[in-house]
Amino acid sequence: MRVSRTWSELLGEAESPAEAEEERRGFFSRLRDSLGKSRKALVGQIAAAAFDPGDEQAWERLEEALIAGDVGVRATAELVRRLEERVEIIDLGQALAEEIALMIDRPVSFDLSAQLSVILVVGVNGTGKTTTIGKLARVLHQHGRSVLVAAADTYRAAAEEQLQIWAERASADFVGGEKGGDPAAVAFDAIEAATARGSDVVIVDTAGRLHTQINLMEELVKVRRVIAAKLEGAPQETLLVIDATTGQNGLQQARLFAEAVGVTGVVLTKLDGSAKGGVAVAIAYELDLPVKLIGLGEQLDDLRPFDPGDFAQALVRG
Ligand SMILES: Nc1nc2c(ncn2[C@@H]2O[C@H](COP(=O)(O)OP(=O)(O)OP(=O)(O)O)[C@@H](O)[C@H]2O)c(=O)[nH]1
Ligand SMILES: [Mg+2]
Repeated sequence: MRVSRTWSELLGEAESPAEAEEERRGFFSRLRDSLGKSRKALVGQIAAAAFDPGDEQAWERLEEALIAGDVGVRATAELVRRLEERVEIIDLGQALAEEIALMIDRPVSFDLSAQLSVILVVGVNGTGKTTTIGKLARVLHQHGRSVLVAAADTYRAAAEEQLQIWAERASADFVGGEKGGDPAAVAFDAIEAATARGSDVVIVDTAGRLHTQINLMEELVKVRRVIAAKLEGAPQETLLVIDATTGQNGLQQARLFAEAVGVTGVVLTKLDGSAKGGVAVAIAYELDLPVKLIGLGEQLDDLRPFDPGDFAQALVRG
């Protein structure tokens, strides 16, 4: 099984073997350390006893463990179905990790090939949007892209300041707006400024909102519409940031944001806490949405490409 996806791979670039090895080393153990609750739930279950496929209760215990780990009812049913189809299961943990990896693997790339690409970042309050933008801007800068970040979160004055600080750390340009102003206008201005400067990527930060707040979701639809009208093919990426510690609610967030603004990928943050990463399986399987990035902390280099094989191993085998 492959180990870890690298940034170069995600961005469709050639990578040096040394760079790849450097990125891989240490990542897996860190991810394992991060997947707190889910890991214990699944591993505890699997380690409890040798798995006997003829034992009805063993299957029930496995189902319960998967659901407790936020894998979701439908994805759990599908996993169990796939495992039941296997002729024999010598190592349940290994079999489960393989099936999870297959189930959540999606072709993942960041399409930033346009002359100017726009990444729209959306999500519920406090999930880590602004932090993720800072980290992502930094990675893109390191990979030779000139980045401009746009503070289309006009609700809080502090939001703009926060993004501006991240922009400085990431060597990105910054465009803000007036407090209480129209977020779509900020996105518009940012694309105009980026075009004038010859930037490669615009990343648009938006205010946090609940997926159930209809007016605020409408506002987001407008931001997206204005971006699309201003620049053909944009936004190339619409990333939904989900806090992994929210568990199953993440699935509902993903469903409603995807319906409203056409999410192209999920960023699963806070996997360094006692996060329940199993929701990634539910999102990928039920909504056919790729998880593209994971957040493993609050620092600038704590963002990583999501790798299904690694993730499944860490989730199941601990
Ligand atoms: N441990 C940990 N903390 C994170 C991670 N990502 C973000 N945070 C923290 O989560 C908190 C909220 O992050 P923000 O980036 O401000 O979240 P936001 O989605 O922009 O919030 P709003 O704009 O208010 O909706 C901050 O304290 C971040 O440092 C992560 O991967 N791990
Ligand atoms: Mg924010």
